[in-house]
Amino acid sequence: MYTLRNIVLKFKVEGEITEVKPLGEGLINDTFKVYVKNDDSPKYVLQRINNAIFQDVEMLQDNIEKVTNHIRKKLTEKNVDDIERKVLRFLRTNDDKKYHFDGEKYWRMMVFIPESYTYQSVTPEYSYTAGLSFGEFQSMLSDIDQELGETIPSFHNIELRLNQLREAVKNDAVGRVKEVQYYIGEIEKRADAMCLGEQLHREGILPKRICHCDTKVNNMLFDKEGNVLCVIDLDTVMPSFIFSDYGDFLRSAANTGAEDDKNLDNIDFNMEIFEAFTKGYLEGTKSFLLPIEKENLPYAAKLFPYMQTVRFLADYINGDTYYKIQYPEHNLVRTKAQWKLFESAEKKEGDMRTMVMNYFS
Ligand code: GN1
Ligand code: MG
Repeated sequence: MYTLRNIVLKFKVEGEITEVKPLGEGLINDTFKVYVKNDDSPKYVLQRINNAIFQDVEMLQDNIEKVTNHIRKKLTEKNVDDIERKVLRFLRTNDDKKYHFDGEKYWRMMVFIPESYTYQSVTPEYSYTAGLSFGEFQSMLSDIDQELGETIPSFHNIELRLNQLREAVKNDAVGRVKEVQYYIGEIEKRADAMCLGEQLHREGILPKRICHCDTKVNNMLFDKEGNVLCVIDLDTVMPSFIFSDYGDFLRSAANTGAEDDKNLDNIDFNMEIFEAFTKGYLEGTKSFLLPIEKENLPYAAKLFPYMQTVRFLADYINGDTYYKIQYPEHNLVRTKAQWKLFESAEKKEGDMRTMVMNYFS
């Protein structure tokens, strides 16, 4: 039997470990904060990697190391101060490995960034700084010369996600299809239009770039002034359309309700957040963003609630094999909430287009 403390001691830590406590609300990995003697703030973060989902842990940690090294180099070149708060630093194990395998589970450790805050929702002001930071994050990674692997192959490929849903429906493993027919029908009605990104890519006009691919609000650390310090949860950093980072932030930030809100009246797509984030994002990406990418930002704002509905629904139909759930119909509640958000974004698409065009230089 391992104890969390023993796992921590496999890494090159400094100080006497006093406590290891759960941290955060991720749906995939298990995360803990690690305290050392004479320090009120945690010193490290320990994570158990969900290797059912991230099957190639070597590639995973390799990607993360390449990305954090590249960003650290860029920040150093730009003479940015306080770099240790602006990019994650991972610890090596005592035998100099990037992760520890205990015979069953995979673990990694990083340094905790003090006086940093995470939020489940943000104001327009914070959204503007988030847009700028994500734009800059993509911008910094736009010239990385090392290849990154796809830690989850075709992660944000909506064609694949739709096929996974269709497969789930065909198998109907736990008999849940009959109660979700409405959602399946609504999803299918829009399926062709929602695959636009993949089509543009096949036509050779939409590139893939290195993206974070999980930019929901609670995956970023803010300082007390509301500036983004850095993005965390780097597992899914990989080549994708820029839509991934733009769309997934809005999916969580512009939602006036919770991702799993049972009261659908709480859910709406907030245009003030949209406007502020878009403004920041376009500023942060002006050095590289192509017209085809800009023009389709409103599509991205719809795509992510759509894709997340597809993913939650497929998991519900499969009998909850992917996302952590707190109660049996949790994935159904999430499906309904994401769909409401999608419908709201769909109604506002025209307004979004007008706004994006106004920010064209
Ligand atoms: C997962 O790890 P976490 O909770 O930040 C998921 C995202 C989903 C999100 C929905 C690897 O993110 O893609 O958008 O849940 N990550 C993975 O909340 O599937
Ligand atoms: Mg997370």
